[in-house]
Amino acid sequence: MDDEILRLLKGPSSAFLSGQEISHRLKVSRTAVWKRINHLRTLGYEIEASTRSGYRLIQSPDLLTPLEIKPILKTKWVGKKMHHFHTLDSTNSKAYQLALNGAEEGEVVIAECQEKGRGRLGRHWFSPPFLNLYLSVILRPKIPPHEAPLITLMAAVATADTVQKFSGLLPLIKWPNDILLRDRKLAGLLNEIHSEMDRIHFVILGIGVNLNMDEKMFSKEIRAAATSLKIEMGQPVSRKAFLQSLLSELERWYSIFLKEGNMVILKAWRDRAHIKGRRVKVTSFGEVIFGTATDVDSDGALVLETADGKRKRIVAGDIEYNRKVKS
Ligand code: BT5
Repeated sequence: MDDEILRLLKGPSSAFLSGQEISHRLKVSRTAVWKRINHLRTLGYEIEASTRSGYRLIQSPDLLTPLEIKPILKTKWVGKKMHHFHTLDSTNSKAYQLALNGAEEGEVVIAECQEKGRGRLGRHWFSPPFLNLYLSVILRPKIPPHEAPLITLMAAVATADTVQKFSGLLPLIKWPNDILLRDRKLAGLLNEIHSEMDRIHFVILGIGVNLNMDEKMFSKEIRAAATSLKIEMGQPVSRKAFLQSLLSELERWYSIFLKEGNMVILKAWRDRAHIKGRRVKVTSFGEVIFGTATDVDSDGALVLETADGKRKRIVAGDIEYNRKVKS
């Protein structure tokens, strides 16, 4: 009923709606309406009440709750079921638990704040409250486990396209999963897979995007290497609108992946990464390797040519770009 009351209060005119009108339209008692209005207030909705005129919505909270997001969603199935939390240790951990308990494809976990936001290889993702986006999407693709890295590439493409459509700025994907603006990290992806030998049970697509952080909010260690859309665009951005757009892009690219296959995703990824020919320093399992990137293959591995002309595949690790690009 909260959804329906909000839909009425957010209706075309911002005028008062009488309690009687609401109770008539929703076929419930006026006391029930009054109780729900009070409940909405506890969720952060500012609602004016007048004995003569009824109720009027003054302001909605800047929260990513299903009540706020569902009315603006343009997807068919991603995010139709949303689990929203003020604080979680990690949205990926929560989504993993939900998926183990049978949550369906497209269910989304969102937190306003993460206490133990996770990066890759046990690293930390800085996740302060109410500023950014921390979400995890549950997918159940019918593909063999060795194709799972393509889901990571697909999600990077969808995130990069959202940033571009939303801001007009041109992001760059950095292997394996960073989204950069001006060479600074705007977003990171952490995908986790639960599978057996020949079958994926589910993939948890974890995405963190810095939206409204100011430079001074980043810790000293990452300040020079991180950015937010607010910093890049010079103005605060709507978290709700960005989330709506991101879920649409994820649904679009995932269906392209399922219908058209690996090569389309690889091409889209390569077009947004411009990695071919770049001199890179790779750190992988404690080893440091220098070389020239030649490609990313369909397993999501980085393909390098080392100084002695050898070809090397890197399945996991981090890269730094050297300034010079091989002609
Ligand atoms: C990542 O790891 O980039 C994956 C980040 C995924 C975060 C999302 S949020 C929703 C979901 N739930 C989770 O628990 N995680 C996912 P990696 O490539 O390992 O990068 C981590 C490194 O990025 C850290 O060691 C820092 O140097 C840097 N870093 C940490 N927080 C950052 C931030 N907010 N913005 C930019 N850089 C950050």
